[in-house]
Amino acid sequence: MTSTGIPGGTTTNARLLAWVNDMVTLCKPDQVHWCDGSDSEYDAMGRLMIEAGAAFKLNEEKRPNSYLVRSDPRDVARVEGRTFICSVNKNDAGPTNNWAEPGEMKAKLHGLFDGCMQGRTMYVIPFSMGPLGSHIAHIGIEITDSPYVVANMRLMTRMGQPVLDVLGPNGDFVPCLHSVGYPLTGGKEDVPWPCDPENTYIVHFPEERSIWSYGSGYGGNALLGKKCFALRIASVMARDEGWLAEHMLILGVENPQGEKTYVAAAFPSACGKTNFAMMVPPKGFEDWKVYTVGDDIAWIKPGEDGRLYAINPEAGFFGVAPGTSERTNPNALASCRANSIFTNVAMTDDGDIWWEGLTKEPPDHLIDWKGEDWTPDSGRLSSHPNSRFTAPAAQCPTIDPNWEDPAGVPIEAFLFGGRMSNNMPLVFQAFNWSHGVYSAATMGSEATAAAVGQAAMRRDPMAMLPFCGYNMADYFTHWLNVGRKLPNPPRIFRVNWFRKGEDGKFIWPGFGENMRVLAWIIDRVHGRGYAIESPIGWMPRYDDLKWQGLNFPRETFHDLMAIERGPGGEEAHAHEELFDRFFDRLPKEFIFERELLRSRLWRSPPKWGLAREA
Ligand code: O2Y
Ligand code: MN
Repeated sequence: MTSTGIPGGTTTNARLLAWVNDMVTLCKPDQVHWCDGSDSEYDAMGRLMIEAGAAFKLNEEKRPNSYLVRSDPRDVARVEGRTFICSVNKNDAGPTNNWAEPGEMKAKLHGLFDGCMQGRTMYVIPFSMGPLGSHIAHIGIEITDSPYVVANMRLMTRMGQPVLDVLGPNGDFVPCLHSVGYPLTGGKEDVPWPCDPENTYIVHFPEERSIWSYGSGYGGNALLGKKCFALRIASVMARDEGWLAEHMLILGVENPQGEKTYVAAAFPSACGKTNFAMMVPPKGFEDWKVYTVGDDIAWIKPGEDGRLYAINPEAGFFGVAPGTSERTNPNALASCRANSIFTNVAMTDDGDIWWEGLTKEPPDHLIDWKGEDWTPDSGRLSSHPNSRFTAPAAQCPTIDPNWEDPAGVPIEAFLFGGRMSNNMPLVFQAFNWSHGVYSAATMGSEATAAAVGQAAMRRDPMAMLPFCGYNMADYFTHWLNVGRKLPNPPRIFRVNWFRKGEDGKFIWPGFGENMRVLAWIIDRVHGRGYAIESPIGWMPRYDDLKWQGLNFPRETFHDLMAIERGPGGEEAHAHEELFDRFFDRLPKEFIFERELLRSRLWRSPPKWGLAREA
């Protein structure tokens, strides 16, 4: 067996060397390569993927230094059904996570990983989640046999020798073991995208803070710094150490007076987080600026001044491609103009990329995400709905000047948004921290339940349902405790861009127009925005929002903000369904909050509306 890259000897971290040694013995690779994070290493990964038939170098003039990669069609997204939290006690994983007894799962994984890297190279990736050396950042080491993972980790994290330098001889790290699960034994030929969908396991051991991922090479299943470490394992670390690891974007808003305010916002997957994080202020807001700190994950720790400070633990974006356009998100497009990896999108005849929604008119001919000829009348999508671009965050035109500040940025407000077509107003402010935590915990999105032909509600507390590494009831308690310890905690808001009118169309235009809501939120946190009390929280009246540049009728705004007592009460009642699953672990505050909500609704008019207040 040979060893390349940074010689393992540049780290004297005994725990790291011992772990890598053990994993070499288990996985039996032909070679070991310690990743240095260099350009030449990134190029080598590109060449390997091209040789394997998985990747294509894109047109150097149109998309410099970029690749298109096609995965196996069976390996295209995170697999929640195969994702496990193996805590010692089942109750510590809670009712919303898959659980298996850790000893049994370890035995199963040892069986799968035994010899799984034969015929392959084992890559050792030292990576930092967060700016190197930041007191909010943490280090992980991913072992993988996938060049695609190495190349993506280079874009998504800070990776290589500087991480080993920060780690030092005694530093702590999260071990992240990954294999595509396709050993080249007995003369077996390699395939462009090796994987083992029948035996995929994404497993977290919260007590020992380790991750084992087998059988998938895609996205969140394989880039273990992202959902596995930065959310599932980090949420456990955060609970134990008094901070927050959240599925949140972070942005800064500068008003015309030059005052900068940072907010963090949680939306369920595929609800436009990247668009919101890179928002272009609308007509009438030319003097306002929005700066992006992160588009997916926030690590938030209390500072000595009693405020909360956040970093984006990632260094890149792994954004959904379809629907991203000059109209919806020009900053995302600019971010992936070069030095990017595109996975499962279509290729144009001149060697560039295309996906549904990128341009109004599709090209006459494409090679689709499966490598087949495609024309507009093929009757199928050219790109997979979960196709992605991986782009360096530093290339985002709106990237915040402080995005790599090791101290983090101070958070003044938390926003929580679901996707609700009925009865959830555009925005409201929680009465206080505990009411805000309750509102965030009961958020959800409507998913069409094909079986019954009705809109069904999928609760997604804090947008963390697939990402919390422990019992969500304890997670709610942790949120309550964090706020309790702060002298002046950030204000909490619920937003909903997706309310529909009787005609079935969205009432609110969304995208850049969301700036109007953000501007009100910022005014509120600085104590200068007006609001009136509604049964569910503090709400802006029509005249409390800035309307310059948009002709939005007052009556339509009232429709957008109305709360009907009947459905509101049913919604409050339905919270019980979520709560019942947690039995006695549910914080008692939530029972009181629900009863307060029900009694406020009970005493409100059948259709509570702002028109009455005008
Ligand atoms: O399907 C995947 O593996 C990616 S999922 C993802 C990627 C970037 C940001 N967020 C998500 C998510 O599911 O929330
Ligand atoms: Mn996400």
